[in-house]
Amino acid sequence: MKLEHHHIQDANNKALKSHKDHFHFLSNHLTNKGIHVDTIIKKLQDFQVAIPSWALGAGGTRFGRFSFYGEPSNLEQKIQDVGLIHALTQTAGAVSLHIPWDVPEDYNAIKQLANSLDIKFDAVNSNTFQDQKESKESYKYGSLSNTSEAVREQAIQHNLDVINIGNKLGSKSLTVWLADGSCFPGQNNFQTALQNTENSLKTIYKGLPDDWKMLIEYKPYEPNFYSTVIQDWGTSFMLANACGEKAYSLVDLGHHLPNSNIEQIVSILMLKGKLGGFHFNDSKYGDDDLTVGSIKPYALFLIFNELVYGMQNNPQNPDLAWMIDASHNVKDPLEDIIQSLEAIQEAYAKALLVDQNLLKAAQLDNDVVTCQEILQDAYRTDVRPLLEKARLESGGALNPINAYRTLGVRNQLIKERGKNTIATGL
Ligand code: LRH
Ligand code: MN
Ligand code: MN
Repeated sequence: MKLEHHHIQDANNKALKSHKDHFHFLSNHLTNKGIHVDTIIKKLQDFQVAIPSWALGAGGTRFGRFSFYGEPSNLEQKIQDVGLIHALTQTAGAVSLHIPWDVPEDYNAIKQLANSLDIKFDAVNSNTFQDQKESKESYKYGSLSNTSEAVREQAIQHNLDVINIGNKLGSKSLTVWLADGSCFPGQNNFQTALQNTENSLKTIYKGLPDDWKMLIEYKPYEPNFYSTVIQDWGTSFMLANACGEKAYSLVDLGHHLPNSNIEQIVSILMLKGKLGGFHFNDSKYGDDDLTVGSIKPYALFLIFNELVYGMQNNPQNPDLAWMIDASHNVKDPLEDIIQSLEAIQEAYAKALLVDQNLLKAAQLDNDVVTCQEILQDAYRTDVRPLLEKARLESGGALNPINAYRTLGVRNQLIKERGKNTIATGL
């Protein structure tokens, strides 16, 4: 199924009057405050987030997986699904592939399909957290950190293969996330595990094309429950520095211990020019991979406030690879991603409203109350008409979830693909 522009226009017609009223009101209000509404809209339009190929089917837990009808069962169908989301939201202009779950069979055909849907290939993700059928060595006790050289070599070679696959598609970065760690005290020598990881990453780094980045993701626990080798941003930062200037840290919102100050982590990494990528999701307890903004929307806004500050003030930090890393059991996966994209754009728009000059002046005055007022005034502004306007101008839907439903997208996918579909991935 492909959504044509006139389908979306039809869906927009009913909501157009109400959108215009709301936009007019907000735009007047913001303009009176000296805010350039057009600049914000342009920034929202330019902000594109990659959809991971594993989030398009219903996710599972270790206790079970409940399938969702009409899921994509191959890479082509996954890209078609990203195309549907992008047509509606105009925000999902990229896909992030997980290798070996989604190795293209026909590179040209896949590239053409993505191109026809205006979708780019963002970071490619390696996978050394599962054993593959044909592999000689097992990752049961770690991959890049393993005490066995043969295992490390296999994991290094896999990452080099992933770079090669990404290169053929036009990707420009490799994301490395390791499940390596230990489940019990004494199981691992912390220093040996870190040293092995550093050496392995350096070997992979040598195989990185000049215009590529290596993004090193950290996570404090799971699947290992006593220690993880790359447990936190400090370890990731250290490894990125050890590898070289093309290596960066990647922040996944779910990969922090409860109450961590993620906005401060983001801010410091950008100051040091070492924040390379971002995985969006939300959580209540651990790495829950819930819909972005569904649990802690104010925290998301504070993180975006630092991202915006960094994008405006830290030229030493490169453009970031943005990706949604959320997937679960109980929602239509496409609706879930649409909700995540909306939450991301909303937090971004609110952060763009913060008057950085006023905030700086209040900080210099130690006027704590005004500092808080400035942030909360931006956060409390209902920016949805700005998001609607940005989408409308780009040919997207005023209300993507409504359009998805009124256009009967899921039913159409079920008709085309059948009911008993299983997506590869998590
Ligand atoms: C690990 C992770 C990582 C993986 C993805 C499937 O928890 O966040 O980014 O690639 O989930
Ligand atoms: Mn992640
Ligand atoms: Mn995760």
